[in-house]
Amino acid sequence: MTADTQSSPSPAMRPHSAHWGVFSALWQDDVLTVRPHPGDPDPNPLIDNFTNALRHPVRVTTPMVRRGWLEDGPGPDARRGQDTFVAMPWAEVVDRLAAELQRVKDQFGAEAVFGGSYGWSSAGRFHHAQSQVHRFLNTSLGGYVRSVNSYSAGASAVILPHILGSMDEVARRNVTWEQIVAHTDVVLAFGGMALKNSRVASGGISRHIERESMQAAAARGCRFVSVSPLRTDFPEEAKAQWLAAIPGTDTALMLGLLHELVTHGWHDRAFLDQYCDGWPEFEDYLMGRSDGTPKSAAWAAAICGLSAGTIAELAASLPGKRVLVVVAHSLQRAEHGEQPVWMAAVLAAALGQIGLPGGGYNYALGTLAHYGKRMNAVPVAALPQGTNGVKPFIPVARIADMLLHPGAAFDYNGARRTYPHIRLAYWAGGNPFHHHQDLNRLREAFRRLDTFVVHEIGWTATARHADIVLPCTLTLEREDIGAAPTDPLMVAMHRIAEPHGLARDDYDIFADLAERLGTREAFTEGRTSREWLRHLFERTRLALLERGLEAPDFDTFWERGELMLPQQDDDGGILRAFRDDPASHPLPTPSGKVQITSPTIAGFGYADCPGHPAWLPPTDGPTRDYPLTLIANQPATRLHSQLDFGAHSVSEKRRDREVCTLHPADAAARGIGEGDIVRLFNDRGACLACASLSDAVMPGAIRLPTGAWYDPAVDASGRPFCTHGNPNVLTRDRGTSSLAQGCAGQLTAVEVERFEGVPPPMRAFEAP
Ligand SMILES: Nc1nc2c(c(=O)[nH]1)N[C@H]1C(S)=C(S)[C@@H](COP(=O)(O)OP(=O)(O)OC[C@H]3O[C@@H](n4cnc5c(=O)[nH]c(N)nc54)[C@H](O)[C@@H]3O)O[C@H]1N2
Ligand SMILES: Nc1nc2c(c(=O)[nH]1)N[C@H]1C(S)=C(S)[C@@H](COP(=O)(O)OP(=O)(O)OC[C@H]3O[C@@H](n4cnc5c(=O)[nH]c(N)nc54)[C@H](O)[C@@H]3O)O[C@H]1N2
Ligand SMILES: [Mo]
Repeated sequence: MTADTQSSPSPAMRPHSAHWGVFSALWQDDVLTVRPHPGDPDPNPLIDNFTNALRHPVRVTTPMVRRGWLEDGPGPDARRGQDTFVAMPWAEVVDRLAAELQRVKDQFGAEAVFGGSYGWSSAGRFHHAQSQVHRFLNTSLGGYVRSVNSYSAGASAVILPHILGSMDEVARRNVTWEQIVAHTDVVLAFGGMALKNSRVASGGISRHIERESMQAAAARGCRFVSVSPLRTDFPEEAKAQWLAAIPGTDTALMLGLLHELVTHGWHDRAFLDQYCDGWPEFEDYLMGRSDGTPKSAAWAAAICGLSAGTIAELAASLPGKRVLVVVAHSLQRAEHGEQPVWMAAVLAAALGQIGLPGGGYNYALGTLAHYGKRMNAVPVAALPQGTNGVKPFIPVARIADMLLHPGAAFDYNGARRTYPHIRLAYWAGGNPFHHHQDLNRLREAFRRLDTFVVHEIGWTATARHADIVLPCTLTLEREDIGAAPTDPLMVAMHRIAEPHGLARDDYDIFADLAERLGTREAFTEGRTSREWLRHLFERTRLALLERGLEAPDFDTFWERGELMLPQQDDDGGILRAFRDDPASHPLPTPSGKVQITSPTIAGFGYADCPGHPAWLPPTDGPTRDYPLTLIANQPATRLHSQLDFGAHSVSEKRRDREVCTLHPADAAARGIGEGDIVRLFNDRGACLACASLSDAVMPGAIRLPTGAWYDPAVDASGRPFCTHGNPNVLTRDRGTSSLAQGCAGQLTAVEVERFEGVPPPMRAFEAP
């Protein structure tokens, strides 16, 4: 970071905000200086990714159209991703795109347009690209095929409402860090609580309190237990005990723990009777009465790789303590990802802890800065999206299935649905060549489209696979309002620099397209961007006024640069209310109680998601050919793929590649040394990376984080591979189960070898 956090911001620095924190910035003489918010106790180094981003050569500077599309017209095309681009003036590209949107709508209807446009884009409330594209498609075409749920929480978002309540209730409005500091004896964290993750939140966060909270809790005597393949999933400050269980086996481990509790009679029968539905049936499974297999500590040990003694010891340390069970998002981003989410709720219920301050179950606490916080007491407006007239949708991670198999049937949450036939896909604010699995398959899928439109700030692989690439502004090049529902600081995001090249705001691009389609008024409501900011701010101002609080007008807010919002009491949410008074505050589940078994889910008849949590062995675990488990987790040096070319992200790469980390013993067995270029591969694909050796990775696992920009090349035998280190060339494109169909990209079986010869140049950060 360019300056220390103590001094007050100099007047020339202007406030801004990103998903990784609130900061101020100054663009002067082609140098960008950034400084974290002075009130932030643990600033996120990711803000340094901005310092070289504004005028980076990989920015998109002018509208571009793919040559094959221009010459041969719309239609499926195997050249997508390998073709050249032709620059085109704004007026002409907007004419052509409007005409193509009209053609697709007239010929096939709005149900042939995919506008899910999944992705995080930037932090401002108005220029949120996904909201912009949705509003445009709703107001100008009458709708679009949408996607539901997220890559973050695909399985949990569907299973949690069946068993406890909505994801927001269980993840966001539940146990706070304040409660943990004050009350918790044991935090049992499956997947750890990595600070790299919890310093990120959509909308931006002004105070990163996770580190100091863990430190304070540990100092009081709270014990953190990390079940995880990586020691680095907890910071030093937590003094966590590390239990390296085999990835993907957490459900078996939890069953083993619970079997110990029940065998010793340590489970809380009164809580299970009063607050839970379906324990007896589950207990039959746990104790092996229904299937002949007791889920004992010894049984679990053989699956998860921890010793039976370790499991028994951990179980014995829990009863009578204020225990908080936490499951990271990562566990459910895997085959059968619903099971650990459900099983952890059952474990917390059997400990009798659900609803107690600092105890029970808080799904995903520690994976994002939103969780463990108080909620704001006044709302922050978002751009209204209008009404979508198109009914078909997909679970978000079924994008390639949909494009490859129009008309095919799929299961989702108790219903059988059909994939629509998509002709045109419109993406703004997301990077499917970052977020999706099995990128070779995804490439094939995008080649089936008639037309693929992308708004981007840089030449991501998604932009390179598009037909029409429209350059949009980077957040620093426009004004916005920064705010998150879990952070009290609302930020006036000032413009730091002029737009690069011919880049325009997504909003202005859509307004012009709407003009051509005769829907400008419906899309803009006659407002400029600045007028929209005033309009959106009004909602917060009126809510402040209603509470009798200071309610500055927009101009005052803008000049001050920030506004502190009031927050709600730390009341424990629906789980506390349910515990305190189950009759008047039943859970929003069919029984009004914790569903230890779910007749609803049992009624769906899915073999891959039965009526109570169960150990379902993975079908894609390590094999003789691919004996290592790839952990494709979130990167520490950036948010997903955003600003992978940024100074901080690049500073942590080696030899131009993303770094993969493996245990010294696994490296030695393969003749791999520190700093070697290696090739990771399986039947689906291959990529290069630079090896780093560390005993902070358990044997049998290899970590290659997501986010390195996909840089395809072909080897001597014509097989494609990524020269840079994007793990999604290796991951499997299958839903978590028939219930949720969530993303299962976290774990994959691979092999790794030393790469012999001269590695090909890495070209992802050069414009095409
Ligand atoms: N294997 C594997 N895959 C994963 C995961 C994993 O753990 N393992 N994690 C998954 C998860 S949890 C997630 S949330 C997804 C994330 O996937 P994405 O959200 O798609 O990833 P981002 O890199 O944040 O993509 C945002 C894109 O928006 C662009 N952008 C930024 N600001 C603007 C703007 O103002 N306008 C426009 N038009 N564009 C803008 C950025 O340049 C970037 O390309 O990845 C998922 N993929
Ligand atoms: N710096 C940074 N922070 C981020 C993001 C980012 O891209 N960069 N993305 C944000 C987003 S959108 C989200 S959804 C969250 C995601 O939050 P998560 O999905 O929880 O984050 P990951 O880093 O993918 O995984 C956390 C850890 O889980 C462990 N793990 C993996 N598989 C298993 C398993 O089977 N069992 C156990 N016990 N542990 C396992 C891995 O060691 C991994 O480091 O992070 C957010 N925070
Ligand atoms: Mo996510």
